[in-house]
Amino acid sequence: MKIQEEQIQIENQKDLASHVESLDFLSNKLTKQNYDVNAIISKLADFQVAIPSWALGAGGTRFGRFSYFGEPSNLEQKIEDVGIIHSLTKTAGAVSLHIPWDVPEDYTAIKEVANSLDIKFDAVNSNTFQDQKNAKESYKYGSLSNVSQAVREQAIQHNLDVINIGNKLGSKALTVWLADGSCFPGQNNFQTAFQNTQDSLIDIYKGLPQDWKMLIEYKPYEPNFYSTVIQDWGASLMLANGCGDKAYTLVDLGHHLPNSNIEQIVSILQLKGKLGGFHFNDSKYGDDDLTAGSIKPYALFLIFNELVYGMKNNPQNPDLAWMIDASHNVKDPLEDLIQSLEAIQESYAKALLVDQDALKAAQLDNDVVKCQEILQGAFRTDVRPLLEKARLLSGGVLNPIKAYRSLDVREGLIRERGKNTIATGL
Ligand SMILES: [Mn+2]
Repeated sequence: MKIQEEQIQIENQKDLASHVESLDFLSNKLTKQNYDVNAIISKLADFQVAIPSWALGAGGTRFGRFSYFGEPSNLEQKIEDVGIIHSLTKTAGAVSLHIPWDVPEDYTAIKEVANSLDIKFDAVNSNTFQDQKNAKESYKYGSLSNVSQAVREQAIQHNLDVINIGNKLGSKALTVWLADGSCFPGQNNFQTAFQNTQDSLIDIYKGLPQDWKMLIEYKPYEPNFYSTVIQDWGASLMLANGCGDKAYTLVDLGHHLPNSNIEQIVSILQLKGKLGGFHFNDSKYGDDDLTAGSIKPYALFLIFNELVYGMKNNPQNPDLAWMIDASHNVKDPLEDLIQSLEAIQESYAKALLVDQDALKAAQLDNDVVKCQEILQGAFRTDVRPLLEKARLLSGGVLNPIKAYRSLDVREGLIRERGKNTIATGL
């Protein structure tokens, strides 16, 4: 299923008048405050977020999974789904593959599908958190950190295989997330587990092509409940530094203990030139994998405020790999991803409205009230007309969720694929 340009034009006609009216109002207001509205719109249009290949089917928990009709049953269909999201939003121009769930059978064919939909291949993700069929060694007690050299070697080889697959598709980064850790005190020697992980990562790093990055993701707990080898940004940063210049820390919003100051983490990593990737989601309790911005939109805005500051002031930090890493237990996955994209763009736009010079002046004056006024003034602005304009200029729709429903996308997918398909993934 592919959304045609004419369909997009018809959808946009419905909302054009009200869009023009609200954009005029906001543009006038912002222009009077000396903002360059067109520059903000063009930054929004350029901002692309990767969709992970495992997010296109119904999510689930260990208690169960409620299937969603018309799910993609192979990689080609998953990329087609990303294409649907991208054609509506024009902000999802990349897919992030999970190996081995999504190993291409025909590389040329997959690249052609992606190309025709204007989709690039972002970071590739390895999986050493579950045992694969016919695997010689088991990851039950860890992978890169395992006390067994044979297990570590298998996990290292898997990551090298993932790099090789990504290389054939044009990816430029490997994301490593380890489930390694322990469930009970005394089960692991912390130092041995950490050192084994460092040594294994160095072996993988040696296989990284010159123009690639290695992104090291951290997470405080789960699936292990007593200790996790890469539990926080400090551990990730130490490992990245131990590997070399092409290794970076990856921040996943859900991988923090409640109330962690993520914006501060993001800020310091950029200062050190070591923030490489970013996974969006939201949560109330832990790694809930909820829609970005659905629970704590102000926190997302504060994080974006630091990201915008870093993108402007930290040339030592590379361009970031942006990805949504969320689940959708009770929603149509495509609608959920569209809502996340909207929340991400909204936070980005609000952060672009923060007057950095005025904020700096207020900070130098220790004018705490003014500092808060500047941040909250930006946050309270309804920036949605700017997002609409960015989509309109890029050939997307003014209102993606409304268009998705009006075009009966899910019904079309069910007609094509039936009701019983199941997407590979968690
Ligand atoms: Mn993640």
